[in-house]
Amino acid sequence: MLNNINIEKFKIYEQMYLIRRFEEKLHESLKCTDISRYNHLSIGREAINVAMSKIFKENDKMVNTYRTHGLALAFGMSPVKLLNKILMNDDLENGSMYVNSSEIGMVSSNTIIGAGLPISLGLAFDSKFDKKNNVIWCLFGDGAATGGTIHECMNIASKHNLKIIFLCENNGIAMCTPVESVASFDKVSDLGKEKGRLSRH
Ligand SMILES: Cc1ncc(C[n+]2csc(CCOP(=O)(O)OP(=O)(O)O)c2C)c(N)n1
Ligand SMILES: [Mg+2]
Repeated sequence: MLNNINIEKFKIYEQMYLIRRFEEKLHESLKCTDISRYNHLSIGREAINVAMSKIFKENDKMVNTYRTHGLALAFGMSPVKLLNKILMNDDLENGSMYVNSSEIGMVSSNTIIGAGLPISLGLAFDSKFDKKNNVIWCLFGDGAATGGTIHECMNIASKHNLKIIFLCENNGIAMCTPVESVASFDKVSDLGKEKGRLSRH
C-alpha cells in the first residue's frame, strides 16, 4: 500500500504527466489542422511548474513569459478551460501566449523578452505599500538574462527590499542563440548574487 509520502510523490508525477501529455497532444493536433495558432509549449519545464505550484501561497502573484500552459495546468486550470483559452485568441487573457487567470494568481504574461520584469516590480511595490504580505513570482527565460532590464529590476528590488522571486527557466538557448555565447557569467543565478541577495540553483 502506498504511504502518504508516496501518494504525494505520485500526485506530483501525475500533474507533470498531465502537462506533458497535454502539450504533446496539443502540438500533434494543431499540426494536423488548418487552425493557425502560435503555440508555445512548456515541455521540459513540468517539474518547475509543479514545484512552483507547491510553494506558491494563496495571495502570491506570478508574472509569466509566453510559456504559460504548464503553469496553468499545474495551478489547477482544467485542460478544457486551458484549451479554450489557447484557441480563442480574442482578448488579452487568451491565446497560447496570453493565458492569464487572476483566480490562480496568473496576472500577466509577456511576449516581449524581459517585459515581465518591471511589471513584477510594480506589483511588488503595490504589495509593499499596501502591506499585502505576498510574494511576486517573476518568471523569465535565459534570453532575458543578458538584457539590461534584469539588472535594473534586480537592483531596485534589492534596494527597496521588494518581495520578488526571480525565477529563470533556463534552457540554455534563446531562439538560435546559446546563452553561453553572449553571457559574461557562468550561471544565471550569479546575477542574484551580484545584487547582494542569496541565490540558489
Ligand atoms: C525584446 C524582444 N526581442 C526579441 C524577441 C524575439 N524572441 C522571441 S522568443 C526569443 C527567445 C527567448 O528566449 P528565452 O527567453 O530563453 O525563452 P525560451 O524560448 O528559451 O523559453 C526571442 C529573442 C522578443 N520577443 N522580444
Ligand atoms: Mg531559453
